Amino acid sequence: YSTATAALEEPIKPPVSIQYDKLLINGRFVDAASGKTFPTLDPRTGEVIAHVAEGDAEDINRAVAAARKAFDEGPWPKMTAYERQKIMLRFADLVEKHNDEIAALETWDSGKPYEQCANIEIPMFVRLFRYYAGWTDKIHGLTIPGDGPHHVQTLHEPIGVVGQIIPWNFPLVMYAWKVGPALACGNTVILKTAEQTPLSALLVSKLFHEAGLPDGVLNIVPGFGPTAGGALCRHMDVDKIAFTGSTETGKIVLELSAKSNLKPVTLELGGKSPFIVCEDADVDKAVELAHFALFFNQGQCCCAGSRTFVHEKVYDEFLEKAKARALKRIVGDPFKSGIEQGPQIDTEQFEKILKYIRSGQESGATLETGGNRIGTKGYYVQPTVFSNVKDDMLIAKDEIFGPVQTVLKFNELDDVIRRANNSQYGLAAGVFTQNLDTANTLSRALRVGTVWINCFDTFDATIPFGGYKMSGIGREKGEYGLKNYLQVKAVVTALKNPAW
Ligand code: TXE
Repeated sequence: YSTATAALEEPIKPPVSIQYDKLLINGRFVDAASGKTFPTLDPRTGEVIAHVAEGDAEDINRAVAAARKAFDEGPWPKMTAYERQKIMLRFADLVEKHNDEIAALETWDSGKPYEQCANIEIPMFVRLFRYYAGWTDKIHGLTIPGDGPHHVQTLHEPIGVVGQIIPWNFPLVMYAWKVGPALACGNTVILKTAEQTPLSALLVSKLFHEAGLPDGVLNIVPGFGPTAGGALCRHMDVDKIAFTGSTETGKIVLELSAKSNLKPVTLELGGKSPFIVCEDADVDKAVELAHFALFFNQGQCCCAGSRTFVHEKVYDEFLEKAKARALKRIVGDPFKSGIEQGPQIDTEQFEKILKYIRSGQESGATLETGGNRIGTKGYYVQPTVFSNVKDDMLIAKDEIFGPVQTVLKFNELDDVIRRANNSQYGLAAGVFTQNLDTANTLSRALRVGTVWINCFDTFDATIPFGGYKMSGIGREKGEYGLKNYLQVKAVVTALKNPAW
């Protein structure tokens, strides 16, 4: 196996050290109330990188109290929008300045290729903060004609204290999608990071305070889901929850939020997104894009194009080339230049993926390439391609969240629409065609939150993202993303002289 050796080499020493490993509450790094810590691991080796303070219910109480005070007493929501904007812009500048250091820390903690962190994810983070900084002084209500002798207006106000829970697959990008719009609208935040990737959020939040963020506005609580995450969802003094993660956990988050104080919840959950290669497709380009759609970020994307539907006329050629492309994929130490794929995040995800590969083989799909781990240490998985996949196989229905491409054959457009929509999920879809009618038909017929036509994973700060069905509730990014963090207040004033 051509790429196996890369993973067997001695891991490259990360060019960065850990400076921040505690909870960030009220502008200070503090130990957990319990004194407990948890290890965060290097996915290349499974070895401990650092022991991080483990927040739980008591720490969530402290963080909520700090955020509540910062919201109720200010200055954040009471500052001028322009002041908030300047702090957010200074923060974006600082992150840009520390790009390489942050990228190295992120690679170490998450196993993502360093070049992906440094050249894609951190620039995306910076762009997102600049975008939402731009919104701070453009958030305003309306003047509305009423029936009455009344002057009617709306005020768009921050919702209050916001709890945010993020996963490990894009720790910094998820931070930006959540914290950016929440703070732009004048809210205060408690962010619970994923237990696998607590480090980068602590480092950038330190920079945020250097940029002038007042104490208590942004509190970071690393810890586990059922303890710290659950406490945040249940908290009576939290006004809103935003969550990204699995559909299963999303249901728990919604339930805890409803059972406590009925706080509104936005959810960005799992997916099983179709990538549809039509008969008129340029096969070489379709292969490359379908490969990217599935394998990007070790296959750990909620919107991964994980059901590759290929028209029967181009199926054989596509399959041969898709297999060759997967074989050529460069897997290895994510700190090495030119690496396309690093290790999976942790042993649970690694085992889950290998289990789905076995399930694919047992259910009669054809394993074209891959199928095993690489090396004996860390969580490297061979780029894997299955053909002859049937819709009712588990590998075609469940979110595998790994480098496993499943290729399915179709013949009629109506047929592929029905099959693509036959999923509990509805996050995204890719369509590869030259035909305008086909593109229009598919983009309207697919019940998903994003349709990418002849592109995939285009994540501009301006474009809304979110799911239909069990892929979630609400939209993040763009102007739509502001709605999650605002209340609308109607102010109706009786007019003394209705003639004017
Ligand atoms: O997710 P969880 P996991 C999918 C993907 C993956 C699977 C499991 O298929 O294989 O989910 O991953 C916090 N109350 N996605 O176990 O549990 C948790 O601490 C409150 C898709 O990592 O959803 C973490 O911060 N919070 C996804 C966050 O939820 C709780 C990205 C996500 O963890 C909690 C990640 C609880 N009871 C996984 N339990 C996407 N949409 O991109 C856990 N958490």
